[in-house]
Amino acid sequence: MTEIDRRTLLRHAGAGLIAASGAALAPFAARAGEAVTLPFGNGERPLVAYPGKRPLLQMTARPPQLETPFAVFDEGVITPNDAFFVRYHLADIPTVIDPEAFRLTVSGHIDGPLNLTLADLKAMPANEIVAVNQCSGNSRGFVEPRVAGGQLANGAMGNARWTGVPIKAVLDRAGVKAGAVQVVFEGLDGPVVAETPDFAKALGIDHARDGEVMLAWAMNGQDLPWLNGYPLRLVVPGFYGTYWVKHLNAITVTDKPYEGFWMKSAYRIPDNSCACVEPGQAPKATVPINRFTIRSFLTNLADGAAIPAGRTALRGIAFDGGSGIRAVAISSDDGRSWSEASLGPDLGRYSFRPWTLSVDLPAGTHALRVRATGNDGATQPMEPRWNPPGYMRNVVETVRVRAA
Ligand SMILES: Nc1nc2c(c(=O)[nH]1)N[C@H]1C(S)=C(S)[C@@H](COP(=O)(O)O)O[C@H]1N2
Ligand SMILES: [Mo]
Repeated sequence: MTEIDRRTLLRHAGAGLIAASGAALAPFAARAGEAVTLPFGNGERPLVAYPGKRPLLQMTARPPQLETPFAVFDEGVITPNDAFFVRYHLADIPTVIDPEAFRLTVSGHIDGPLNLTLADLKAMPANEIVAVNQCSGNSRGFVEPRVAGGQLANGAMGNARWTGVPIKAVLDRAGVKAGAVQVVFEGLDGPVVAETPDFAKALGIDHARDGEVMLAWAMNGQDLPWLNGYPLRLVVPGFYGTYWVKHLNAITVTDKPYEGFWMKSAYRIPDNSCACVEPGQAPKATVPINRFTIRSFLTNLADGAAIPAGRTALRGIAFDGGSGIRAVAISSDDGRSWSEASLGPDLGRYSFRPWTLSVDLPAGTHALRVRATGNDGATQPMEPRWNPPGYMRNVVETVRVRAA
């Protein structure tokens, strides 16, 4: 029997500041019990160490919603399991899971229902993919005019190596019948009150069967951390985290579009090419959120940093929805001129791509802007786009530093 310390979770739900026993102190000096102030209104966040996690920025306690301190993204291109962000919608998260008794059920528009153990899944040919998981509302706290929803800075994203089996293999084993249109995914968590709709997400049948969408049991070579979906989660490379269903235990193939709350009403974006509207306006039509927009970040200098004047090494990361990063460029003159950075090792088109560039920064203040271009030609806007839920932010980021 595997168990997360329920008392620890409940303690966090209350006072919120007590560290899990034995939690390691992180190298960047984020310590449980301390607090961080994010650079927007109501940005005070306690640093809390949940089981299996180093101290992370706690946005809510019930359910746990934890953001990765941004400095972690400068430690390496893979986000460590104990620093990976946590997002839940419903407060009744599982606290005891018996991996022997765990079953994944596959039902619906198939030849016959399947019940698979973890051992059954692990006996199938495994696949590995490095992919970014990013919450639709990552960076929402920076949106102006401000919007309702979790006020996140840039830490609701992470990049990991996922191991599992393609959904295609599981569906082939189940025998999908002609006329199937979608696949619905549900996990072990549930609402506390019956009126709250259970969390379920759907993908088109062809997308689910693309050979990449997978059921993962391992993250960076280890069992999934509890709060990231132990023992099994969906990985949908290039798609926003909302589809990455955790503690996944039920797959249903449907012959008509699934109309549950989390597809039909929530997680929708304006149905136009920018997924945006004039600030304050409501979109005329919406579609379910889907692929990431392209983003890039400077990771080794924080906004407001004081640095020595002269040659300065810059580094950071970039990613997109799966075309892969073609180029990253830096401007220190408000976008009039751009210098191309060198791209680092390519771990695959869904991964963070590291970049580096040395620039000369004479004494004075500098606004450093970073902009990525994808293999599909997409790039980042200089001005932020706006939509009512504050999704898909991908404005060119600006970091202001003072050289002396
Ligand atoms: N079972 C379950 N899976 C879920 C959710 C949830 O509330 N319940 N939230 C989704 C959302 S919106 C995001 S952003 C990702 C976050 O994944 P993480 O918590 O592993 O970082 O999980 C997704 N999977
Ligand atoms: Mo999310």
